[in-house]
Amino acid sequence: MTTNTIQSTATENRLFTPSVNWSATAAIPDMAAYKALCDEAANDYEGFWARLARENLTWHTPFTQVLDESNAPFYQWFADGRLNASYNCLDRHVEAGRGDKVAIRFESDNGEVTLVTYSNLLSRVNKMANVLKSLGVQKGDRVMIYLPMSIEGVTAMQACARIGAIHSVVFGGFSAKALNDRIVDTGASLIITADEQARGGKNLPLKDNVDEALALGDCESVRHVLVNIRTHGSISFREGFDLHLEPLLARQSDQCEPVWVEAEHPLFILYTSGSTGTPKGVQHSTGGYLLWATQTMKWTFDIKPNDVFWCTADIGWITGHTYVCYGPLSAGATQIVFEGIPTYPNASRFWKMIESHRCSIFHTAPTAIRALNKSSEMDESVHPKNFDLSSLRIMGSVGEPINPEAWMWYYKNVGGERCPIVDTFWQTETGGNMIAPMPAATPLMPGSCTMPLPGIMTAIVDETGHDVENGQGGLLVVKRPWPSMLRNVWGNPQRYKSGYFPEELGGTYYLAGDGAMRYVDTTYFQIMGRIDDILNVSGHRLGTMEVESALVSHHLVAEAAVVGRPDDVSGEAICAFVVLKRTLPKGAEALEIAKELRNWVGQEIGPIAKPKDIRFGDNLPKTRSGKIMRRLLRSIAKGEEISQDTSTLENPAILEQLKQAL
Ligand code: 6R9
Repeated sequence: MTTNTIQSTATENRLFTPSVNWSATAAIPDMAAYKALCDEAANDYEGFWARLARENLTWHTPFTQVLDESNAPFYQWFADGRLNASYNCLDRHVEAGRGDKVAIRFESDNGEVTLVTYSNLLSRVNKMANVLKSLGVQKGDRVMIYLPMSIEGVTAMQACARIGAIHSVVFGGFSAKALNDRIVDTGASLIITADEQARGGKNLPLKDNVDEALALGDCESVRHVLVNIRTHGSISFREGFDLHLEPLLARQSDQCEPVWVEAEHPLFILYTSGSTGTPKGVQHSTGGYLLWATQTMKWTFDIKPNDVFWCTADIGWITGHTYVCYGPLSAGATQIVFEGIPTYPNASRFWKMIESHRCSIFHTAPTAIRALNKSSEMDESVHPKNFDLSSLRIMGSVGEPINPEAWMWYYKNVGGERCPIVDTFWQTETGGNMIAPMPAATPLMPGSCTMPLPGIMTAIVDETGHDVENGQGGLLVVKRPWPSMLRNVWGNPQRYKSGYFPEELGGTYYLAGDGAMRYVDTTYFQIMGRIDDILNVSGHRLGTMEVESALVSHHLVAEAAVVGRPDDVSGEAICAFVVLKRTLPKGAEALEIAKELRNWVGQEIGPIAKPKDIRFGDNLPKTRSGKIMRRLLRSIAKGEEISQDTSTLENPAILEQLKQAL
């Protein structure tokens, strides 16, 4: 942890206040309302959260306790209350007479649309929950979900929640090895998958990867694999162990009493990259998590009964958990769920879908915005101006810092200078939005996520935990526990405690792992990127260690160091410096080996982790004590002149060799 590399590059000072004609009905209509909520939280922290928890959620057993800090940093919220997440997402809307409202407007890769009402989704979830029960799944059991973006994906997550089983969704783009790691770590008893997934006109394997993951070993906990047929691709089937989902669903009743769980009962485990070691299983609670998923739909996205909400994130990521599976449904919204990719059949797919579904709230990632901006410059016909985007009223951005150029393009060309952009900063660990503009209230600044949500006590501190002045860079922390924070690292409380609540900062501040700065005049936050060895490629988190371990597990590789460098489209690109167990390859041979290593990393982790650049050297730049000097590698990867002091290097000559691109 070091703050001395965090320097502000911020020069932005443009403020935008789109005049929206819906501010009078907005959940937070103006800055006075925002400030009133912040004051309420500051004056009576527990009272504030208790009020929100009562207003947003339906409790089977009301809670009497709010925050329990007696075993900090293992905090508990609403601990004596009981509820069920799927009841809150489905039954309560049906019971209130909104069963015929469309919950999901599903659009498949090839453009077919299926509408699912709240009543219909509830019966699908109940049938799926009954299937899980018939296979012996009980409260607390872990269920892996390895499914594409689909109605079944959302249904499977909700079905687990209904019976108190803990789901762990693995992104369909992750490899068999990554899946195996997660099965072993969770001790899952069931895997729900599909034969294949359809993406961009291609069918990609899922069930084959499950077979391979199980063959990698240590998966004795798994009793069955449930397979949904999506493409009718050819797959192998182990009778009695592999089960077809559809005939099992057909046999089940569409009634299933929800299991009322304690507020602290784990709702799910989601793996994310850490700076060291293997990915960690971030464990979330039921009550606190669902409260914030629901409340942020109202505050950040100003969700209203007639909105058509669309978050483009995959359910394999936290954004897909909170703003596809749980938030929109708990808030009773209509949402679009999209199976495909933004560039198929061409790069106007998003705009075409906003037009045809009359989408009013659109939430996506900066990497998609940059890529679509680029495509529309190359091909006029895919430019958003060709589509009727007048239904839009709010647009979101998530996953990485949005650069002001991309922000301006999005604001002008997609939102017609009419729609506020909510740049939402948060993390897998935080469960929901932490810092973001309130769309009808907060003046917007391109590239800044502006101010924390009411009740979120963010601050910027130095390495000893003291507040830094505005205009100075420092460590982003949250000073008080909040309901939707992670509760643990699955099976590793020590990693939870030391990783997120470091003693150097006093042991109670949550350390986000990002550097940040507040502007002197506006006090807006600017996120300046990770302070640890985490890369952000197209909004996906990857540890440099993870990629390095994958590389060195290849038989040709002796040593590897991985760094990020800026990239126009993906934000950051992976650059790997590799020492082989053989003489330095040249020309075509070097290209061939680089290709093999890229594919290897793709197999070990997933295609998103494939290094964009690979450079070979006889060695890596090391200090005399043997530490790899990553800062030098970062400069080389960027193609910068090396200005750092290299006098402590054991082998300065190596730098020239590593500068040679393939
Ligand atoms: C929700 C999600 C978390 C990391 C986070 C930060 C980066 C996310 C951001 C942002 C700047 C934003 N990040 N949103 N940086 N502005 N609006 O992305 O979770 O996958 O866990 O990533 O992503 O570095 O620490 P996760």
